[in-house]
Amino acid sequence: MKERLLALLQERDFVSGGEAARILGVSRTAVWKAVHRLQQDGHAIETAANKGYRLRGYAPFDKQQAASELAARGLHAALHWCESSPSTNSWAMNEAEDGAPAFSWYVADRQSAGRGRLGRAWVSPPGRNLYASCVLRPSLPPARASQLSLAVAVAVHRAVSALGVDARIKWPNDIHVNGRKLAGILCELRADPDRIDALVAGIGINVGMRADEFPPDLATPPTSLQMEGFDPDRTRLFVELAAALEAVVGLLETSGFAALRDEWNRACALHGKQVEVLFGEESRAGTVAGLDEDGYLILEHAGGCERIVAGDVTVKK
Ligand code: BT5
Repeated sequence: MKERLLALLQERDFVSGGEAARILGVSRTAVWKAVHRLQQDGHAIETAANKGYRLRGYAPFDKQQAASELAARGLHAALHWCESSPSTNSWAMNEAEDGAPAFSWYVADRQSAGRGRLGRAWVSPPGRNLYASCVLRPSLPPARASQLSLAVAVAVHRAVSALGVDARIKWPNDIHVNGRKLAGILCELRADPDRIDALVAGIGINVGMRADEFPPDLATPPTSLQMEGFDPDRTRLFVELAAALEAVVGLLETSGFAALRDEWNRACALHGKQVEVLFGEESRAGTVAGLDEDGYLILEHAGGCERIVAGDVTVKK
């Protein structure tokens, strides 16, 4: 009943209690209770006098259309979808351990314990955003895993650019629009000493979120495609992302990071900026001079030029 009501709300703008009761063949009280349960699950359902219920900020995701577009584009990608997962990265890693092939995608409508980097949380309410994790099995040594995560950022940049969004990569792999975070990436590695067994690329893109739906305590207010004036269409975004990821991973394997470096540098939000980089217990201030051919951040400071593989960046000016 809860699922059927959700499906109805996803199809329609407003549905009155009476209309929903008639369509679903239940009482109005049963509809009201189901609305309450959906709200408890995190669905933003609003009520308007004389109009009824509406699912707020719903961003469409048509699984069948996505799967058929992947096939039509000749991609290897296979889509696995569920309503709710603790974290699509954990789901994908479990499947990778059980032998899931490269470009298996695990996508959830919501995450109950979405993860950011370094134990941080990723806000993942239902129906609004893309939470997607992809199993990659590149023929690369583990030492080049950080290049892979930079390549994932290039893929996300390509996907949102295909929708017309003017985005920037913030090193190492955040995607920003107008200085606000649109997407984050969490890469997790399973490797033998000499080869990558699987890398799970977890991508969270804010699609239909509105400003007042983000928790107020986030460091800088994030943004979403909808907030930037774009269609909150998760289907198209996902297909563009799957296509871009296969293309960049292929390039990295055949031609090395050098093949992606110019694109990364063009898309980088930090070029020429004065920043402070935190890595482990250390921090360094300097000016960003782009990425070198191995994917290290080049930081210029009084002591000379330094190459940094990963860290957290704060822009000073
Ligand atoms: C990231 O971490 O940016 C990586 C986020 C990866 C999320 C995806 S969703 C699919 C897959 N499954 C998972 O469980 N994770 C991946 P980090 O750089 O640590 O940024 C986390 C910080 O961003 C938080 O501490 C908040 O300040 C902020 N934040 C949390 N949720 C956000 C959201 N939805 N949009 C923008 N910023 C958010």
